[in-house]
Order: sequence, then C-alpha cells, then structure tokens
Amino acid sequence: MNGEKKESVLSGALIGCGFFARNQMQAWRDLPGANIVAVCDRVPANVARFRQDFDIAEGFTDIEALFNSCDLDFVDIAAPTPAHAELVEAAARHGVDVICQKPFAGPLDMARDLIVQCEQSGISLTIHENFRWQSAIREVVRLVADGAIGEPFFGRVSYRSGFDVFANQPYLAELPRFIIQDLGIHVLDIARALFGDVARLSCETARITPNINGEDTATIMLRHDRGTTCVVDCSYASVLADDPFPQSLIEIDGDRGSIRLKQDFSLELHRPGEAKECRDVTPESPSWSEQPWAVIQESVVNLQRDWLECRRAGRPAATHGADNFNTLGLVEAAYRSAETGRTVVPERWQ
Ligand code: NAD
Ligand code: 89V
Repeated sequence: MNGEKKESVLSGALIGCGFFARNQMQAWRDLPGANIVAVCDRVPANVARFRQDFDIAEGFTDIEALFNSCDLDFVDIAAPTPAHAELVEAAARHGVDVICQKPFAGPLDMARDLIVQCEQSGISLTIHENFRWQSAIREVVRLVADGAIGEPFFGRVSYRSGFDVFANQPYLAELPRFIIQDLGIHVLDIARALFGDVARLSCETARITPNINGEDTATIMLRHDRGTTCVVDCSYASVLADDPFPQSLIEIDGDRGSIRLKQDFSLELHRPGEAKECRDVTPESPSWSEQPWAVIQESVVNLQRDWLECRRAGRPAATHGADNFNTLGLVEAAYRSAETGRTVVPERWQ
C-alpha cells in the first residue's frame, strides 16, 4: 500500500466499462475522497461512452498505457474474472493499490499467486465483495457479533428469485459454473460474515432453466468452525408471486433468541421473556439508484466508502484478498461436493 502518500483525494482508474462498472462509477462520484481520473476498456466504444457519461479526463484501451500515462493511487477492476490476473499483475508491477470484482479468480491456485504477488509488491488488494455491505445485512451481522441472541446454532441465508439476470448479463447463460460462482459466492460470504469460517460443507445443485449451461439452483449446508449449521440456498429458477430480487433473506436461531430479516426489510429480534422487537432496516437508496437494484447499489457505496476509510487508516478492508480466498474456497468446495456427493473440507488461506 502507498501508505506514505497523504493525498486528501485519491486518484483512481476504473478498468472494465461494462454493466456493473456504472454502479462503481456512480458510487465514486458520491464519495469525496476519490476521483476517477481515467477509464480503461478493451473496447474503444465502451471507453468513449464512460468518458462521455461520467466526464472522465482520460481513456485507454491498453492497460500499460493507462499505468504509464497516469499517476494513480488505485485501480478499480470491473472487468470479468478471466481478465483479472493480467490486470492485477499489471497493477502490482506498477505499485498501485487494487480493488477487484468477484469472483476474483477461477482456480484457487491463481487467487493464491495473485494475493502473494500483491503482498510482495506492497500494494493492498481488496475484493469488491459487496453483499455483506448491504446495510440490512450489516445490522444482522452486528447483532450476532454483539451476542444479541447468544450463540447461533442455526442459520439460513436464502436468495431465491426468477428475475431474468441474463438480460443484463448475457454471459451468465454461457458459464459452465453459474449460480454458485456468480451469486452463491455473495451468499456464502454473508454466511462467513455472520458465523466465521467453515469446517466442512455439502452441496446439491440442479439446472432448471433450459438453454443455459450452468446450474441455477444450489443448496449448501455449512458447518462453521464455531459449531453453527448454516444453509445457504440460491435459485434463479423460482416462480414467485412477489420476487425479492436481489435480496438475501436471513433466519438465525441462537441459544438466547432468534433473528429474522424479511423481504419487507423488517428485522425481527426475539428473546425469551421480551416482546418481539421489529425494526425497519430499509436501506437508504443512492440518488442514482434504480429498482430493483437499489439494495445492491447501496452496498457498492458502503463498500467503497469503507475502502477509502481503510486506505486512509492504513488497514486492510474487510474483504481483503486473503479473506476473500476463504469465500472462494467455499465456492470451490461446493462444486466439488455437488460433483462427488461427498462432504468437503474447504481450502482456506494460511
Ligand atoms: P460486462 O461484460 O458488462 O463488462 C465487462 C467489461 O470489461 C466490458 O466492457 C469488457 O469489454 C471489459 N473488459 C474485458 N476484458 C478486459 C480487459 N482485459 N481490460 C479492460 N477491460 C476489459 O460485465 P459485468 O456484468 O459488468 O461484470 C463485470 C464484473 O463484475 C464480473 O466479475 C462480475 O462477476 C461482476 N459483477 C458483480 C456484481 C456485484 O454485485 N458485485 C454484479 C454484477 C457483476
Ligand atoms: O451480484 C452479482 O454478481 C450479479 C447478480 C446479482 C445478478 O447475480 O451477477
């Protein structure tokens, strides 16, 4: 990390000017501590569109030209996973801090190598794992961490929808590994934020939607180190009268109470001998947000704000590279369990 620099406003470049990058760009504009001075995309038209839409000074189609021309404090990589290794390696060579979208890497070995390269280059690496930054989910994480329901013995983090994700992200239909890698990764990360690391897991998957390559439902049972059993269930094949897309719903039972995060953003906390406490945890939507995406868009602002605070304080952000390795390890273990029908011990960072 360029900890010795004392910039009041950090200079950044956004790499990958596609569907999701617009949210990251909008969020940076809401945050006074960073200024996106350049954008980079392989496709010239995407660079031109972002420069025009967001009034960006510089545009590049070549990553080396970006680093050689701009004095950057950080890059925010919103390109797809297969491009991450090349882009993170370039940032490490140039000594520039990295925020990188999920899934960080396909193979775990590649993730490990990139994390080590960043460490050796003295740069910080943060994965843009934003779901745990949704304010409603942060409130549940806080309650569990504060012991509000005692020791949790059961959890369920549930993401079920029939929303047409392929309309905005057509590449998702091509992926041989779909829902766990793209979406389950977020839900598994929420489970880690709630209950910590995982000792073993088992998983069942199915493909329900025709004409896609990967699985679109997954049910994963986790046994956390602390003893909590947690079910993570994901579906993009659910036919629902009232679709919660893109919300994650949470149920937790502890030895001294229970928590429910519901679709109407009510958070119920119940403890023996006390009246049920019901709070409205509806997130504050950014001014630029659009339904149904507001809940995710809010989390992007929260993640990037936290990244800026951590960067200023010289400490790693919550979803730093090595932390996210353990979420990636759950993704890999879930596929292995679904393929083999066995319980799997996930690989973790050490
Ligand atoms: P997209 O295809 O719409 O955009 C990706 C962009 O990256 C394209 O413009 C492409 O030309 C560009 N690109 C590809 N390779 C490049 C390279 N080597 N250098 C520079 N630019 C390059 O994809 P998307 O839907 O925006 O997804 C991008 C990433 O964001 C993925 O990793 C995806 O998983 C992630 N994503 C995250 C969330 C979330 O909530 N965290 C939501 C959607 C997508
Ligand atoms: O968050 C994501 O990675 C998105 C979506 C919510 C659509 O699954 O791909």
